[in-house]
Amino acid sequence: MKIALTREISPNFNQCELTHLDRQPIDLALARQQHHEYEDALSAVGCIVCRLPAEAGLPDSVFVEDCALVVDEAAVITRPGADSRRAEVEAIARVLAPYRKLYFVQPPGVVDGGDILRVERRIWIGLSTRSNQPACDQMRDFLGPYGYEVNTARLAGCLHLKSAVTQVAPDALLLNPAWVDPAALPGFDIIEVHPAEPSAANAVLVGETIIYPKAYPRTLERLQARGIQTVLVDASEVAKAEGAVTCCSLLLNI
Ligand code: CIR
Repeated sequence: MKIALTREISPNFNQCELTHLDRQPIDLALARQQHHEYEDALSAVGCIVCRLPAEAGLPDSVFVEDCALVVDEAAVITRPGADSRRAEVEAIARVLAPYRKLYFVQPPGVVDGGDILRVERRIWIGLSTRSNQPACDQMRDFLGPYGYEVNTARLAGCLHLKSAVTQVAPDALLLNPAWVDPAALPGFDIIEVHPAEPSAANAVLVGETIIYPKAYPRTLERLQARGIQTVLVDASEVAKAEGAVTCCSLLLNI
């Protein structure tokens, strides 16, 4: 069984961090409706959704992915790269504690979960404005003993590694080659996003199905041509906060 941990949208979501986008008003009611539909999609693919309450003082706290890396043997609680987001991890650590042995990234390490791509026992950490080498080294110390290999990947032009690449099938990655070099991720079939849809590389894989934004029809055609099953969601409001579909949940096997 799989739990999908989510968190209600903060009433102050409009004060979210922005790096690459200009601020546009987020419609909070629509954002909440879309988030509930996203949770329905997680349930439809077999997850038990566990929703944490909203945090008014933490505008970006819906993006729970950034707070932890969960593997079957342990969980690493991150130290998010943006100061405004550091306190988000407290509630996530409390929820994960009964399920996993916890490790905590320490200063000077910083890392957002959005920069961590894991495929089985291989982990890549994007060196970004939010994530640094000391955090990668700590991650290797924490997870190496469980048999995980921790690598780094360079990215350019986007916020997080998983803005540029995510897993969409056991042996396939969906990737924007303008933002990450596919040579950094050897041994996979690479499906490139359509060039007109640079932000289309973020998908949540659960079992054999991906949860995927409706906004990228041309990349969707490429995924469907590969026989990848999709459940589509509208993620327009989280996209205004530089979020996408992976960021809004943390998945753990129980
Ligand atoms: C931030 O800048 O931190 C948020 N506004 C967006 C974080 C999105 N998280 C993710 O892609 N994992």
